[in-house]
Amino acid sequence: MTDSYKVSHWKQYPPGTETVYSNFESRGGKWNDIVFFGLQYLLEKYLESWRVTQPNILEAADLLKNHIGHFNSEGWYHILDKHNGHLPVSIKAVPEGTVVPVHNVLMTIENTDPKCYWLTNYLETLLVQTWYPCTVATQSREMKKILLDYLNITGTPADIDFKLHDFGFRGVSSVESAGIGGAAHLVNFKGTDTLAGIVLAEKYYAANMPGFSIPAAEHSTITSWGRDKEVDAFRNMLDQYPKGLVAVVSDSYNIYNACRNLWGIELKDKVISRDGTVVVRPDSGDPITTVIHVLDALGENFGTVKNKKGYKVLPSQLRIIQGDGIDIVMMQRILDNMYMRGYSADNIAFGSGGGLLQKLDRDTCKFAFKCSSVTVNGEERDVWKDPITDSGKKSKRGKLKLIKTEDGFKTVRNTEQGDDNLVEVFRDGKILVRHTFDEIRERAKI
Ligand code: AOY
Repeated sequence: MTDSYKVSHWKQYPPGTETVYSNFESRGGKWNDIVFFGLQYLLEKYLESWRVTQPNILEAADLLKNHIGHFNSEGWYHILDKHNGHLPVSIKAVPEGTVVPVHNVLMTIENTDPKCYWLTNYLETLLVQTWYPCTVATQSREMKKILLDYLNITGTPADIDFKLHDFGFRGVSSVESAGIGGAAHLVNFKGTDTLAGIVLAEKYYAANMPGFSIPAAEHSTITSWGRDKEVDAFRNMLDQYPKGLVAVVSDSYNIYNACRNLWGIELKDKVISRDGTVVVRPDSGDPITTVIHVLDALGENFGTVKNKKGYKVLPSQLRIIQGDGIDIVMMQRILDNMYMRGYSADNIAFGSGGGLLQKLDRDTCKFAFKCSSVTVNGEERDVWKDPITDSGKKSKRGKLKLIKTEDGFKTVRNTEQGDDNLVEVFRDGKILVRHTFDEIRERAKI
């Protein structure tokens, strides 16, 4: 679980190196605040559950002999013999769910055995993978802020939890990513179709059913009825789910005909007398104009009323969900266009797949892990990089702590005044602190 070149690094530190101390930060990307999330999963799945054994060492030696021709066999046997195979490192991190401004330290790691100075940065590869859950949780929280802004002006902010539904399972690179990203979205919302995220949040964060969904059609269940029987497919949805929420994708042939004539005339009375809400889902076309045209088309026959805030809203039995082409930018544009045309944000929920879980990378928030202190022959020294070719890549110096001031979090040297918000979560092979999903949600609350 490391990069090839790292197996060569044990020979590259200065002679007498006893401690390598490194830190993890966002060097400032798309947003100003980071939601820290996902370390506990990585620690439990990949570090705590695992011990070095002699067969591991032999397997690694064999693999690396042919791959790179270098391996620190003696170093790993030392971990096996002196530490019973447990990794002699200390990891400190801000509690998960904490919202921390960019450029602050989020996590630190150092070796606890001077013979294992090389182990600190060996673990960079694995630990930096927290960039993904941190970025998903951070972006999903920014989307929540935007939704809340429009709900505050035009509708019902109390409905926020179900306004951004995770459609992303199929659009991510792996089942594991769906689990991690899906759980990260659930830090901020409760609507999801990514079951892997629920399973992960329950298993690694003691969540108790953190996400919910509703019956919903897909194109196959509508188009199987035949082109001229779309209305029967819709009616069947109402008959099969006579109460509560039900979502029906309605663009198989002509979304506007479906809204005006099928929903708006043929099934109108059934929808209005129904004990629940039918959610019409467009799934094609330019999302900005399609949403307005669908609202207009539904409004023609169902009518709209002005809510207390003065914005048009469809009858409570009828809503829409836009799940095609949604990323943070498109969601804001749609909400803004609705607002300008007098439509309440109460009319709509969003689905997001690739835009929520996959259209981001480590540079979205510029996450980096860098050494900031070493001890060599008993002497502690600052370590940093400061490339003339990119001042944004300048790294922090020294041993750090994250303190809280009147202006919020601040990263300072660990010799300065103030309580450290970094908590030791892992030491010598053991997880020391576990956060629950409820605590994480509470910390990340807006
Ligand atoms: N789900 C709300 C519940 C979910 C979905 C999942 C890809 C839902 C659709 C819906 O209403 O329409 C993965 C595309 C859609």
